[in-house]
Amino acid sequence: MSAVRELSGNLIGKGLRVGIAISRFNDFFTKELKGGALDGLIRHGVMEKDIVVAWVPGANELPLVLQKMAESGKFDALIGLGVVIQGATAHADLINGQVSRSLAKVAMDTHLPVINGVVCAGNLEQAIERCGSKAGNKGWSAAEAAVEMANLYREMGS
Ligand code: INI
Repeated sequence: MSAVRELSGNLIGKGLRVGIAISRFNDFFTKELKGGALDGLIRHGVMEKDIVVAWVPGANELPLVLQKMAESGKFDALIGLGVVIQGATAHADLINGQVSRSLAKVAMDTHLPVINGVVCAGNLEQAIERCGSKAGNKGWSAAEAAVEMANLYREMGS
């Protein structure tokens, strides 16, 4: 028998409280991410009454709202959802870098799982692929990661 102690979070969502911040920018796509995330959470057993969704103007605004949610003490895991599509300038790269660093900072500062569900797409086709077509739905996978991380974090003790 192995003496190695391995930890991994289960995928049972019942009783978990999950906060979602979602960007209105590119909402043609982010609405699909929201649908995927809610479906993923509910299918894993998270109850509707335990889910809060907060809309923000753009991906840049996700970290602050998630930080506020984290500090409220009302959530076991948080998810940021957005879609950033490359344009003619470097704007998208700046947003992507800043948002992913800030989401990680919120997680580290507040000791809560914060799942990065921001799609970084090079073009519209890549966005379509990641928002519910051939590359899946990043909202759904973010939901699953949120459940797993919340349970792993619980298992490790607070
Ligand atoms: N916000 C997005 O969520 N996606 C984008 O593709 C995007 N682009 O490309 O500009 C975007 N910009 C807005 C940004 O997130 C902020 O809302 C804005 O800069 C105000 O802070």
